[in-house]
Amino acid sequence: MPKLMLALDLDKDKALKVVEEVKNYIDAIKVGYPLVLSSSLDIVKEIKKIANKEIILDFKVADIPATNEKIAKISLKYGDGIIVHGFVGKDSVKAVRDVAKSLNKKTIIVTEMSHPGALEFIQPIANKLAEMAKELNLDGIVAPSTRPERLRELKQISGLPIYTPGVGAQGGKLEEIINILDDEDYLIVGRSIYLSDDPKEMAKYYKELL
Ligand code: OMP
Repeated sequence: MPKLMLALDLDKDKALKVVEEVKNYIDAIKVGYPLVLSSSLDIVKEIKKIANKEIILDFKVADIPATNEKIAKISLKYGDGIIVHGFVGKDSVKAVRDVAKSLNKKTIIVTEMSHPGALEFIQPIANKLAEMAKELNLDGIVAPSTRPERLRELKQISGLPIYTPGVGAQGGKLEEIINILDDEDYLIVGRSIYLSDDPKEMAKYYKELL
C-alpha cells in the first residue's frame, strides 16, 4: 500500500491540532518553511511526541555545496530526511546526500514540480534530474500528481520511491495516479486534509483509497 504523507504548511498551533486529529490515518509528515519559519525546528520534536511518524523536511535546498552541507547538518539533527533541488548541480546535491547518508537519513530530490509554472523551466530538465537521482542513489524523487503521464515517466527513469504532491487542492485526481504508485511510494496531501471541516475524515478517506 502506498503511504500517505501529510503536508503541514500551517502555523504551529493548527499544525499540532491537525496531527493529533489525523495521526491514526497517516504514515508520514512533511514539514516545510511556513511551519518552521513561524515556529522553529523544534516543531519536529513536538510533532514526533504526538505522532511518532517519519518526518521529512521540505526545505528545497538549492545552494552551493558548502552552504548546502551546512544546511543539511543543521536540519538533519531534526527529521528523517530532507528535500533538495537538483537544478543547482550534482555537487550541491551530493553535499546534502553525504551528510544525510552519514546520519542514516534520506535525501529526496525535486524533479518536475506540480504547479503550472513548472512547465516554464523545470519540466524541460526534469528527466535529467530523475537520472541524476538514480546515479546518486538518492532515496526518492518528488514528481507531480497533476501530470500522471509525467509521474509515470519520472518514476520509470529514476527507479526510486516517489513522493507525489498535487492531489486535492492542486486539482490532481487520486484515481488517475493510484495505479502508478507502489508500496514504497508516498502520496503527499496538505490542504485538502488540513483545510477540510473534518481533517480526520479526509485523512481516513485518502488512507482507505490507497
Ligand atoms: P497541497 O497542495 O496543500 O496538498 O500541498 C502540497 C505540498 O507539496 C506542499 O507542501 C507543497 O509545498 C509541496 N510540493 C508541491 O505541491 N509541488 C511540488 O512540486 C513539490 C512539493 C514538495 O516538494 O513537497
